[in-house]
Formats: sequence, C-alpha cells, structure tokens
Amino acid sequence: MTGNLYARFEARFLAHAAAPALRMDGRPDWTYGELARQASRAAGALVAFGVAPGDRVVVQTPKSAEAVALYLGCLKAGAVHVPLNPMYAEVETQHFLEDAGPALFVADAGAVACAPAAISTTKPPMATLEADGRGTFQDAAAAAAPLAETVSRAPDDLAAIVYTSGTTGISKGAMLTHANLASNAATLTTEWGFTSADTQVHALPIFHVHGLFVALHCAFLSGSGMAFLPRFDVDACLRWLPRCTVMMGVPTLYTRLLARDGLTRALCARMRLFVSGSAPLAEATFAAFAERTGHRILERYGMSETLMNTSNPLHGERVAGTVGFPLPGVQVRVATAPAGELGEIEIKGPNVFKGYWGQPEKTAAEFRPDGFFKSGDMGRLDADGRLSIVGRAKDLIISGGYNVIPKEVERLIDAMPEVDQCAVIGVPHPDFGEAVVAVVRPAFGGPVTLAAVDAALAGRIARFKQPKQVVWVRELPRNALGKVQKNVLRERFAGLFEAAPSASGRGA
Ligand code: MLC
Repeated sequence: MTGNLYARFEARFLAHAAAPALRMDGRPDWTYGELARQASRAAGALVAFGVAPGDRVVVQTPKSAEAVALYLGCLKAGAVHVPLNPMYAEVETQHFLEDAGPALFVADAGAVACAPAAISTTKPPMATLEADGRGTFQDAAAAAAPLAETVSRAPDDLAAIVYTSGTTGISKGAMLTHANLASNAATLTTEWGFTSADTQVHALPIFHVHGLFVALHCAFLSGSGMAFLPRFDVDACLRWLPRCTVMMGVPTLYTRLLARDGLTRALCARMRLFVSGSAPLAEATFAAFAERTGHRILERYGMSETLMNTSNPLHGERVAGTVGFPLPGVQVRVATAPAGELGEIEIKGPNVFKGYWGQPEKTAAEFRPDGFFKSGDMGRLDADGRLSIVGRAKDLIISGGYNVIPKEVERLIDAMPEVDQCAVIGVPHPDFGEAVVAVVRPAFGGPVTLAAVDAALAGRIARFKQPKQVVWVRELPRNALGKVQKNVLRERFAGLFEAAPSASGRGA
C-alpha cells in the first residue's frame, strides 16, 4: 500500500462524496466528491506544468477552495507542497524561492508580476491563482486531463516543506513527510473526537501548519464539513458559529470574539469544542471565554517542525496555562530537569520532521543523539505528566500566532543612519498577545519615530514583523559580556500597550 497521505484522504472523500466539505459565503458548497474531482484536476495541471514526483511547488496564494485543491493535488501528484505567507515582502519571497528551487511557483497575479526579479538562480514556470479561484493555474486545471492515479510515495517521502523563522534571521524549511502528516492527522482526529457530524469554523490561513494540516486534516479524515472563511472576520465567524460544532484558532481570534457582545452561550449552543494553539492562551482569556460561552478552550502545543505534540484532554480537566499531555505515540521530556523543574522541551515521535531542507548541519544540531528534537521552548512537566510552557530558549516573538525573529528586524533598524543601536522585543499586547517593539538608541540624540522605522522597513519585511511601537533610550542595558539584557527591557516596557499606543514613538 502506498504511503501517500492523499490515498487515505481520497478514500474518505469518496465515502462522504455527497457531504459538504467546504461551505463558503457567496459561493456554492464544495462536497467531498467535488473536492476529490478538483484535487485530481489540480494534480493533472501540475503534471501538465512538468511537475514530477519529489518536485517542490511553492504556493503563495490567497486562501480559497481552489488553493485547498492545489494542496491536495500536490500530494496526489507526489509533489512537495511549499506554502508561503502572501504578506512576505519580495526579498523574503526571493529567499524562499531560491532555497526551495521549485518546479512551479503559484501565486496571485501581483506576486507573480514581482517574481521574475525575485528569482535569480532558478526560473520555474509560474501560474496565477487569485482569491476568487481564477487564474492561469485554474485554467490549466480545467484543460488538463485529471490525474486518475495517486502517485505512489513511501511514508518517508516529503509531502511539504514549511518555512520557520530561524534564530539567525534566516528561515529554514522544515521537511514534513507523508508519515508525519498522516500520523498526526489520525491522532488528532481521534483525540478530539471528530466525526462526520462536525462542522468546523475554518478561519485560519492555510500557509501554516495550524490552518493547513491540523484543521483541514481533522475534517478530511472524519468527512466533516467546514465553514471555510477566506480570513478571520469576527462578523462572519459570529454568523457561522450557530451552525458549527468545532473551531480552531490562535488566541487573538478568541480575544477578538470576546470583544463582541454577540458572543453568547446561546450562539455557541451547537459547539462542542474550541481549540487554541500557535501562541500562549492567556488564563484571563480562558476564564472569560468559559464564563461567556460555557466552553473551556482546549489548548494544545505544536510547532512547524513537529506538528502537534501535546493536548489538553477532550474528556477530563483542561487546565488554563498548561498545554496538556503528550499525544499518543509522542514522547515529550524536559531536558536535564527533574520532574516539576524548568528545562528545554524535547520531542520524539512519528510527528517529528525529517530535518531542515538543504541544511544537514543545522538539522544535526537540533537533535539529541537519541533522536529527540530540541524545541527551543522552555517547559515544566508536573507529576501527572501535564506540560506547561514557561518561556523560550531562543529569542522569538509570537505576534497573533506569527513567529517573528528579532534579529531579522534588528538588522534592518540598525542599518538606519539615525539609529545607533537597537533591540527588538515582544511586549504584551491586548490583541496580538505579544507585539513587536523596537527599543532604539538614536545616533544623534534625536527621536527615531515609528513612521521613520515604518518607512525604512517597508517592502523589506512582512508587515506583521514591523514594530507596532518604537521607544528610544539613552542606553541599552547590557550584561558584563556586552549582551543586551532583553529581559530588563521587556520588564521595563511591559505596560506599553496598556494605554492606547501613540502613532509616533516615544522617549523613555
Ligand atoms: C496582521 N497584522 C499583524 C498580524 N496580522 N501584526 C502583527 N501580528 C499579526 N499576527 C498587521 C496587519 O498587516 C495590519 O497592519 C495590522 O496588523 C492589523 O491587521 P488586521 O486586519 O487586524 O489583521 P488581520 O488580517 O485581522 O490578522 C490578524 C490575525 C492573523 C490574528 C487574524 O494574524 C492571523 O490569521 N493569524 C494566525 C496565524 C496562524 O495561523 N499561525 C499558525 C502558525 S502554526 P497595518 O498596520 O498595515 O494595518 C504554528 C504551529 C502551531 O505556530 O502550533 O500551531
């Protein structure tokens, strides 16, 4: 039997052919039968574009049903799906294209128009796919002979490469195999009790593991439907909730829902499960959500390299501020720490990725000799085996569920003539959980404004990585070795967003 994950999905799609898979505002539903047809057409188009098994297909498209079919088509054709955030600046996209060396680049027309300049070493064919599902890729899918047979793949063959932010500021591609995705999908579908009777609010982007693998795969394996929103929109979400049973989100989605009076117990009467991940869920959010809706949000823990590792239980006590127990088959340990003590979280299991694309040394450095992956997160296991995440071993900011590596932002701000030194930190933020803040020591004593930083960074890094606030200081606090003490800065500016943020930057 093939190890191609799509073969498992297709069997479920055919068993639920008449059931709604993707339910969309302003468009007819796609049944699972339709999704399978569209996936075969997308796979046919990939073959027509010359994509061979093992080739990478870089996809930087808006979220749409057709983009889901393209993902499935990649699996079916044995290609390696490489999703990218459309918010990336041109130079960032260039890095990914050069690193992945794709056989095809699919993006919206705007990104494709920029791409020729962005691709210097590899010149893959390009196709367009717009938010409404139209474009040259879809034209090719309509014209191509659908691919009838799912290409045979070994379980250890690559299904996807997901870029994650490296601490040096250079993104690394996490290689995920068919077996990684399949095992995690099967585990989560069972652990979270998915059945064909479920309908899931799908409001997350499909270029990260949360929206792409965790949310879609649970639906695919159970034959359950999704309210498929092109992006998170509170009103659309509130409209769909009464017809849904499950929702997955980053904490920002839940705090934005809570900000609306329309979120009530009655609205959530059919809901059975809210899942949160990708960023820490504040205990206050957990409590407020329970109070308002009667639902205790299930927090789980994962990352691009490992997919999902731990989960609070579906049945049993969900404890705020913890990420629950290791999933079946996943081993989690806290390095060099006795029970209850703080240490780096390490993970081993069928969910753990194969390594970083083209980076054997970096890969080797991230694994222990006994095969455990070093997560970079600090945690504590209690006597019952419940995990809490307490911090990060690496310098990383998580803003609204997106990872931002400070070094990447610091490099650009340091290059501004009006800046002498800078440190980029994450500061508590009511909407994004953590917000990117630049602490600068001006070169000429004068102010460095947020507007100036915005202007210097525009088009050079994605908007979500850019500071939400700039503060200037006379000196950056440094330790005896001259290293900036970011913990001191984080403490000092912890209250920055308690008052309304000013648009101009401020001295401190
Ligand atoms: C958008 N902006 C952000 C931002 N998202 N800034 C910081 N952090 C973010 N996450 C910017 C916009 O460019 C805009 O800039 C301004 O903030 C306000 O935009 P918005 O309209 O409010 O944003 P919105 O489009 O509503 O997006 C917010 C969001 C989105 C929270 C819905 O960021 C999102 O979908 N996040 C989910 C990320 C995710 O799926 N992560 C999973 C990673 S997988 P301006 O100034 O131009 O107006 C993973 C593993 C695991 O981590 O375990 O799951």
